[in-house]
Amino acid sequence: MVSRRFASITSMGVLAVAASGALGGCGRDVPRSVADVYTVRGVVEKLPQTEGPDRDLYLHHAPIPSFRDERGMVVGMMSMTMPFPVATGVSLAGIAPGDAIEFTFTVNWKRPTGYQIIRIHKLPAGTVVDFTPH
Ligand SMILES: [Cu+2]
Repeated sequence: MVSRRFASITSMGVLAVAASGALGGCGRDVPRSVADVYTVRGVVEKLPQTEGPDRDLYLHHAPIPSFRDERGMVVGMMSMTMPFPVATGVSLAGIAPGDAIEFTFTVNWKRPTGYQIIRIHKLPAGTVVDFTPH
């Protein structure tokens, strides 16, 4: 998903909405969330830059075993460092590289660049994030 960039999701109201969409080929409707939502722990690698084209927050995130692909299949995502767009209005105040954090991000495969962080908070100092596969 790293290569996909998503337009901003402007309202959290869309998150709870489920929609029914036909996936090509099989001819039957498969219920599908408009946006998948994941809450994950990680460690901050790099803060968003104030200049240049790269304004993402880079996080080393823990494994996400429930991660679903664009067809809704649970495929999981292994632990990795990747860039996350941060939704407008989400404060990164007090968050620095090396901090252990817990964050929530949404994935909307119907948008060209549909993933972004909608909530983030720092974990207590000394918190050890579990990056082992599970
Ligand atoms: Cu990832």
